[in-house]
Amino acid sequence: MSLKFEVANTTEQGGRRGALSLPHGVVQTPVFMPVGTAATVKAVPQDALETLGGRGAEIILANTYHLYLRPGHELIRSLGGVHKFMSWRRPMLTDSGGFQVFSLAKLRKITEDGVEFRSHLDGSKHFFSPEHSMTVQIALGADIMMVFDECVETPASWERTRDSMALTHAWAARSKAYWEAHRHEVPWHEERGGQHQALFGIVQGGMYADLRRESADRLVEMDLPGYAIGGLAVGEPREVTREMIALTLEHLPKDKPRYVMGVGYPDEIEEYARMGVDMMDCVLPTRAGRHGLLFIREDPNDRRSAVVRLNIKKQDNAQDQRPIDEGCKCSVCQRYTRAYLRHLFASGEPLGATLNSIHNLSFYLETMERVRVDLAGA
Ligand code: PRF
Ligand code: ZN
Repeated sequence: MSLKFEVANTTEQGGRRGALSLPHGVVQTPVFMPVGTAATVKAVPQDALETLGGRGAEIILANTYHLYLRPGHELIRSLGGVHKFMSWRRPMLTDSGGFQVFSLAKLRKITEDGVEFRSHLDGSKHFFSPEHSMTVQIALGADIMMVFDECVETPASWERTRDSMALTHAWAARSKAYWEAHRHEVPWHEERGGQHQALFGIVQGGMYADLRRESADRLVEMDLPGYAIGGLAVGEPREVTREMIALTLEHLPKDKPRYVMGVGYPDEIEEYARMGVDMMDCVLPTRAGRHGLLFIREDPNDRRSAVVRLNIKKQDNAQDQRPIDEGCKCSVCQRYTRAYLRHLFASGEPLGATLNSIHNLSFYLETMERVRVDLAGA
């Protein structure tokens, strides 16, 4: 068995408390996945990831686009796959490169067959197709791979969104066919008792309810092990994001994991988890941390109070002996003062980025742990 998803409890609102079993371990859901784009969660060492917020990060994400460009998937394959390469023993997920090609690469040329683009690193020319994305993702060997998709820009017309969605569906079918024919090629296939990777579909359809419904229905017909909701949090108002998630969830099977890609603020991930989303990822906790923005609770003793942001670089932190968040149990809040963190940030010391990222990720994981306790019910 390469993926098993068990739902222990479902609330009236649709929120689910579950467990996702993968070749590299079990993930308690709903789960927040820290983003490790280039086989590193920026500034955070693997041993810190394993202990963050109590049980640590149970699954992290890496990016096909970045690892293909540097250091190259053939190199990573020859070193036994991305788990061995980065010494990460727990589950991983790779995004397909679709979204990153569209958001980072230059001079894209999209055809039915795939996307031609120039690297954001050195301008060199490359071509990604669904088959090529699968080749790279199989070489990397994450537990979960994503189909190669197109994420339409926002706003986009209904016709443009429909055409893009149709392309995503054709690419999903090609991704699935390639995965089925080549899944025994994953670097750890034999070592893990003949297990293989799971492939998730990605629902697109922009901000159009009818297209979202159609996209979910077409992908569900493909009978994949899990489904993501893509194309959201691309600049639309939050009410629209929520509405699109709610209506898409209604069209996805209840017995398979459901993943919203690239969200969000702490209160958003909490809200979506309570609606029935099982997996989420976002660069926000690490990116904000590197910029000196720290998530804390308005009332540190009430972990359900509003989320506020502390800007560590402000002068009023210079002599502040308190931790970032007095109610936070993370290793940074147990040991360091705001005054010290402000000094690190102001001096451009790399430890500042590390400690800020560890606190923010712990804050996210602590939030999800509380949601999981609530969803488990009485
Ligand atoms: N597709 C893929 N990755 C993604 C997205 C998407 O639509 C998004 C959208 N928020 C984030 N990451 N493949
Ligand atoms: Zn903390």
